[in-house]
This record gives sequence, C-alpha cells and structure tokens, in this order.
Amino acid sequence: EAEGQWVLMATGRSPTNIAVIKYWGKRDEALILPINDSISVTLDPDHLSATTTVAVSPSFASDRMWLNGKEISLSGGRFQSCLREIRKRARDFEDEKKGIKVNQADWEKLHVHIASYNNFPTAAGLASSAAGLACLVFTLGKLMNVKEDYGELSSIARQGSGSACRSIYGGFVKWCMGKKDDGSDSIAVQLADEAHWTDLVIIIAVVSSKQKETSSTSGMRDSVETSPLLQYRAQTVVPSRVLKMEETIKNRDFESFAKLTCADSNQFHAVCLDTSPPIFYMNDTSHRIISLVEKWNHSEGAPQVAYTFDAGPNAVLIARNRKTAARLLQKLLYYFPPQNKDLSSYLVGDKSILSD
Ligand code: 2P0
Repeated sequence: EAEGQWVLMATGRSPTNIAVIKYWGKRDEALILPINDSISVTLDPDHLSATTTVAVSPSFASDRMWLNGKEISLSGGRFQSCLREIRKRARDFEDEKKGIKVNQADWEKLHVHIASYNNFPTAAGLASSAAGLACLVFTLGKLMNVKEDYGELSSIARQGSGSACRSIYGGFVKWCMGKKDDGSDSIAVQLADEAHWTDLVIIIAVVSSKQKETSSTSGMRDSVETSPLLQYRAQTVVPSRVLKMEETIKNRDFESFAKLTCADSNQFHAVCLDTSPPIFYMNDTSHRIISLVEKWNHSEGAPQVAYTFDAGPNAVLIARNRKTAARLLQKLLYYFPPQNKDLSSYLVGDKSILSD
C-alpha cells in the first residue's frame, strides 16, 4: 500500500431502549436538554439493535454515511454535533506494526465513512434513532481513541437524539435532565445492569408498520408550546414517579413496575391529546391491546403484564416472567391473528417461549 492509503476501522453494536418513564419535551432544542428525567430498559442486543462500522483514512475526501446500504446525508446539525464532539476528544493513536500514527490534531482533518445496519426491518415502524446514534458515538469514540467515561459519551449521544443517551448502557438506565445550561450534567446513568432482573420478557406487537405521521421532535415541540398538562407532568408528576420507579427496579417489584409504566405511558399519550393540534399516536388496535392487558391484570388480582407505547401505535408489552409471556403471546395471537397485513406480529425476546 502506498503511504497514506491506510484505513482504520472499528465496529460496534447498540440495542434500542424502551422508556418506562417517558421523555417528552425539551428545554433546549439545539443541545437536546429535556424538561424531565426519564427511565428506560435497554433491550437485548440480539434484537432491535444497530451495528455500525466506522472507518477513517487519509484517502477519504469527505465524511459519508450509509444506512442499511443506502447513502444518507450527513448535513444535519445533530450528526455534525456528534462528530464534532467526538473529534474534539480524539487522542493520539499509534499502530506500530502497521506503521500508522495519528496525532490528536490529525483527527480534525481526517474524514470518516460510516456504515450502519439495523437488525430489524426498518419498515416495522420501530424507533431506530436511539440505537443508531448511541452506536455511532460509541464506535467513533473507539476509533478515535477517546477515553471519556460512559456518562460523557451519553451526553454526546444525547446531542444526536435525546433517547440515544440511554442506549449507551444495558439494563435499566436513567437520563438525568440536569440543571446546567451547557448540558454537561444532562447524562445517562445505569440504575441496574442487564443481569439484575432477568425474569422480564419484552414482546413488541407491531400494530402498524407505517411511518409515524408526527415525528417525536416536532410533536414534543408542539406539546411544550401548547399543552398545560405537560407542564404539570414535568414539574409535579415525573419527579416523584422517577423516585418510585428507581425503588421499584431495585426491589424487582413487578406490581409497582407495571402500575408506574402503564400510568406513565397513558399520561404521555394524554399530553399528546392535550397538544394543539392534538397528536394521535395510538390507534384502535393499541386501545384494544390496553383493554386486554388491563382486564387480564384485573382478573389475576395483580399485574402480569405492563404496556407502554411510544410515538406510534405499536405495543411494547413487558411480561413478569416467561410463563406469563407465553400466555400473553397466546392471547395476542388469538385476539389479533396476524393474517391481516397491518397486523403482523414482530416478536422480541426469547423465541423459545413459543414452544413452552
Ligand atoms: C422516550 N420518546 O423517552 C420518548 C417516549 C418517544 C416517546 O424519546 O428529538 O427520537 O431526537 O430528542 O429521542 C423519542 O424522541 O427525540 C422519544 P429527539 P427522540 O423514549
């Protein structure tokens, strides 16, 4: 190889995360600073994850990115923020065997090529920005020999997409809204790792695979500007709910976990309705799934399944254990047989529960 024609590469994988206490509303649009804390559970990386390879070479003429094999524009401010923040923290790198040496200052001039894949159908209408941006930041950091801790990486991922900061860790994660104007304390922390509560099984029922009509970014902007309920939620409801949820997770208290998770999902969608013009993310099928779970939980005398819905109609169902998950799957397949194209089911979790 001619001198200067080397390529350095790094590959990483990040799963998506599902919020059980929702983030909805920013106090700073550019830095992506939220108006309340949020808590999420990160999925197993075998399902719903992004895999990203980043390469750097003196022969690259510009920064470029491919998503699922198709080139996409890198001109957006959010991508540029993540690239800039990682480049700022890049360190000297040397591979003596290959004779490659990159000084701190060189990273500013070198261009990157990024290839990212999602291991789930993009058409399934499931959020992918959280996994994608977390993965991009983490992998770029590895490539550029960044030594910052995970909290710092989470605050960089946050500038790509708010919810991405929570995908830096596995297990249960809290995004602390922070107090500062520069966002340096708006970071994610791990509440419990992925080995803490392994009984839980998550099933995602794809109600519609259509692209959502209102993006999260513009939806939450409208809510901040018009919803009185959002102010009440952020200032009065979420702070105490976050404390309760932290206790609940620590104690693996499913009953309390399910109550808080369902209540928070419902309040988030109430905020959407309280927005002008109102935002409808759930549809009739979503509502029927809620009724099914509520009735079942009531008839059992204690919650068996928690539901939560994000900025779309798909149901994320969290079963207390594998046995319950198998029963849930049976009910879903009975009440929502997946013959209709709009009602196909996409299952996340241990596939073997089907044969239990
Ligand atoms: C969450 N959602 O906490 C909430 C619940 C959707 C509903 O975070 O503008 O894609 O990139 O910060 O992170 C979706 O919003 O929005 C989201 P930006 P993001 O998971």
